[in-house]
Amino acid sequence: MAFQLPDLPYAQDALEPHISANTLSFHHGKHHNAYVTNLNGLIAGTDMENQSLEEIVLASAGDASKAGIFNNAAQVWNHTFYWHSMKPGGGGKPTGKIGAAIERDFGSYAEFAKAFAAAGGTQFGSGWAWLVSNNGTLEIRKTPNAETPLTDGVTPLLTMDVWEHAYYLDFQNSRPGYMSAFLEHLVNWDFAEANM
Ligand code: MN3
Repeated sequence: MAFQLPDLPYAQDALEPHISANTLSFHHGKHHNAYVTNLNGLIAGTDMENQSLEEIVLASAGDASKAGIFNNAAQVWNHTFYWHSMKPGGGGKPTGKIGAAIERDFGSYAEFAKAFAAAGGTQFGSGWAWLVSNNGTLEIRKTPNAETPLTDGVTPLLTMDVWEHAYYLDFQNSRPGYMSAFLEHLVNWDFAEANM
C-alpha cells in the first residue's frame, strides 16, 4: 500500500505573515510530496512495502545499502511531524504540563528558547532542531539532513525544520529570523504536550 502525502493540518495561508502560503506550497506540495513519491518508488516490490513508516525508518537507519529509503522515509515522517509542530497563533511561553516540564528541565522558558535556537543555528547545513522526552526528561537535540531522534529511542515532542527550503522564500538567508518567528508565533505547544 503506497504512502500518501498527508494534508496540512491548517490552510496553506494559515501561518502568514510568518510562513507564507508560497513557502508551504513548495515545502509541502513539492518537497514533502517528492519524499513520498521517492519512498513509494524505492519500496515497491520489496518486503518494506507493507511496513509502517516508523518501521521503515527504524529498519533502514544506519544501513548504507538502504540510505535512500531511510532518507526519504525519515523526511516523510519528519515533515508530517513538523507541520503539526506549528499552528496559527502559536508560540510563546507554554503553560500546563509542558510549561512545567520546560521550567523543570531547562530552568526557564527563556533558557529553553535560547538552547533550542542555538541547536537550530548551529546545525551546519540542512537538518532539524528537536525537543524530545528522554524517559520523561526533556532535552534538545539537533539532527543533520534526514536524521531523526526516533532512531535514538527517545520520544520527539516538537521539531523545527532548518533546511533552507523551510525559510528562504520568506526570510532569505536569515535562519535566526525564521527561528524567532517559529518560537514566538508558531509553536504548537498542545501538540508537544500531547506527545509527552
Ligand atoms: Mn523541509
